[in-house]
Amino acid sequence: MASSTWEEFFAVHLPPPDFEDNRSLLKEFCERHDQYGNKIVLVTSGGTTVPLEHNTVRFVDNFSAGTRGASSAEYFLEQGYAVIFMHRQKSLEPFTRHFTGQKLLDMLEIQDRGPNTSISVKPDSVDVLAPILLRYKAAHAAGAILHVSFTTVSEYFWLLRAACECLANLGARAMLYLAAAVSDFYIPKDRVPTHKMQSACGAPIIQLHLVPKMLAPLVNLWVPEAYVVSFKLETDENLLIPKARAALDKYKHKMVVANLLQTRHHRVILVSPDVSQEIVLTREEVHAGVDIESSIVCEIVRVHALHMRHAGEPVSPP
Ligand code: PAZ
Repeated sequence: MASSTWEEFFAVHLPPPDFEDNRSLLKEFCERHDQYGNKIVLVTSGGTTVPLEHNTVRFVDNFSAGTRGASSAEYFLEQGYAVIFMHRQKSLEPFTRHFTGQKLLDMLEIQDRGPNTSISVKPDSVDVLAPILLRYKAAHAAGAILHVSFTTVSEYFWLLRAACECLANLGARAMLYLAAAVSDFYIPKDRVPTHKMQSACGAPIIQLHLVPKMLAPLVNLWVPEAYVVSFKLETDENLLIPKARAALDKYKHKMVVANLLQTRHHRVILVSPDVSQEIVLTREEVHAGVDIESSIVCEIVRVHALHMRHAGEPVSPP
């Protein structure tokens, strides 16, 4: 399978049309929080697509609902971080993730009185809605969260690099929490047909190429002082820890959060160069709707504080 370097990837794949707007938003957000000495975490979330046609009808997708990223973003806000939430369009987002499907409509009641119709929250839903709404309003009023979105793997990389360029000034106060499920394979731009593939032409033969490993320039060049956490998803338990350790050895970043597809919402292993720490929710916790991200974020915030102290940064309380 062919592969290219990260430099070649950016040379061949042009930035998305909304790139400059997003870059300005990222720059403004990072400069504003940097001024106050705030910590910023970049949370990536959701899966990337690989289009099979330029006018895209079909694409290869990467599994991920965005639960991990959306939920973690809320806990980072709670811990006093400013959050860049970089997510796949239409995947789950912080706060609204609690009201997917018909949940929100089911919490409302309507008094149908013609022109004087009114809508209110059902009394027994106020306790559910109010705390989430309060946290949502507080985060937005404080300008503590910025949403930027991607769809394709190439859009993801353009945004990721732009965010890193803006975060570099924060040094050790920046954290990258790379929970998105990013495709390992793609089709180079010049091999993608312009129009919808036609079945009349026979079964297509599609050769996927290896995506360059962006963690290497990210750790070494783009944000060398930041606290970088990557995620490793496997389906075979035997591969999970060896592959997480291999990633740490290769890229020399700070932590890999290892998880299995089947158990990812109640078991993860935080793998760092010296230790591995398992976090497992009990059956009761799962039943009560406890988010495992609460514990993941809590532990990562603790080790990020040590990293900042080591780098000589003052550590502000949450
Ligand atoms: O988004 P989600 O909650 O459904 O899943 C989260 C996850 C499994 C995508 C994430 O925890 C993860 O492992 N991301 C990295 C995937 C990878 O190895 O590319």
